[in-house]
Amino acid sequence: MKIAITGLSNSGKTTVFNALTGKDAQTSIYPSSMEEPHVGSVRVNDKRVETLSGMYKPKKTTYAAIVYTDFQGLTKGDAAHNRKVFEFIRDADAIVEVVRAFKDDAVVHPDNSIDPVRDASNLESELLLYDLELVEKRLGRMAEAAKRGKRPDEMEKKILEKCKETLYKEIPLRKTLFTAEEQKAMVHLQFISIKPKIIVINVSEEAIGNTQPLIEEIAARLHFDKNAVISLSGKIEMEIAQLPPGEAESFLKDMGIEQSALDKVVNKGYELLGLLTFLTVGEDEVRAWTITKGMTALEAAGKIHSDIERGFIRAEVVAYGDFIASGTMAGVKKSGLARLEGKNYIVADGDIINFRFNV
Ligand SMILES: Nc1nc2c(ncn2[C@@H]2O[C@H](COP(=O)(O)OP(=O)(O)OP(=O)(O)O)[C@@H](O)[C@H]2O)c(=O)[nH]1
Ligand SMILES: [Mg+2]
Repeated sequence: MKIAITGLSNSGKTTVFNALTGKDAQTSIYPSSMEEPHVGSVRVNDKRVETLSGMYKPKKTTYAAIVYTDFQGLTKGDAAHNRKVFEFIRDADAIVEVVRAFKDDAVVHPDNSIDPVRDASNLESELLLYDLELVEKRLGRMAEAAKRGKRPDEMEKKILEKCKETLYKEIPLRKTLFTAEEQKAMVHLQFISIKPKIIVINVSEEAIGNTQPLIEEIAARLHFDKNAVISLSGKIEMEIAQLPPGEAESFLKDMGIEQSALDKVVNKGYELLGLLTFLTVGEDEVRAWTITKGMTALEAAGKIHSDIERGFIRAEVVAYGDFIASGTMAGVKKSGLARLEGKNYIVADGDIINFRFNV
């Protein structure tokens, strides 16, 4: 999963990036002008993988991973600059949008005052404008081609018209219902406002315990899913990310932080993207795989290798809970809790799967 971090300049994007990745990218009070985004890959903590690895003692243990990117800030009203920023994040699966609520006179705000509701609203507008520009450019090109006698792709035209209408109403595409067929036909369009978005309010450390009113306000004013708004202190979380794991936990507790930024963002990301994890086990490797809810055993097989998908025979499936209750694979099989599933089986979170295949 790829998550792009965006936000206005000086909102704390790089600070949050460091908090999420444990990296040490330079943060500063001056707007950055990096030409290449920061990129950091982080494993997704998963107790199940840890437990299975302890039991199998495999040569290799592989966790699911999330790749975070951090780039220049967006600028209100500067479509050309924002286009450049958006080009970099077109392939992201989700967006984490950092909104500044922390006060610090040394850190200049591009609009000269701290107003997270205003900023969140401006950022959403920039996303909408970018998509609208994209739609109009495409429709314009289609009309040109039609004049030269080229028949337009009716499906795409219909989708573009639908998007245009939505965007004109200032509704982001992520809130629009598209049929499965439409979704498939629009993947290549690479809209930005269609991506699941998590708003991260970067608050002052004194405010950590009391952010619910601000979360509610932003969600209400922007008609945004309250569940996709989280708050944290970038500065503190960045410090925590540099600590050894044991110390980090007690520090979090002392600060009254229930869940680290890392876990919050990952959990929200999985939830919003509708992701789940299935597992493969063996003496060579214990591994977590990330797929989308609703995927079949055949599609899950394809995630591992196209050969396994092509030569798919059956999936041997054991629920993680059943496996742990039995203690061994032989035990699960004896108690009849191992299932043989066909290619249309819908994979469940925590399924331990052994694919039988033949190529
Ligand atoms: N007090 C306080 N300062 C913060 C916090 N988060 C970031 N800062 C400071 O704000 C300044 C900007 O932070 P960055 O993380 O560099 O911001 P950015 O959004 O990456 O900025 P650009 O890349 O220039 O757009 C730095 O001096 C940070 O130390 C916070 O939670 N509290
Ligand atoms: Mg930065």
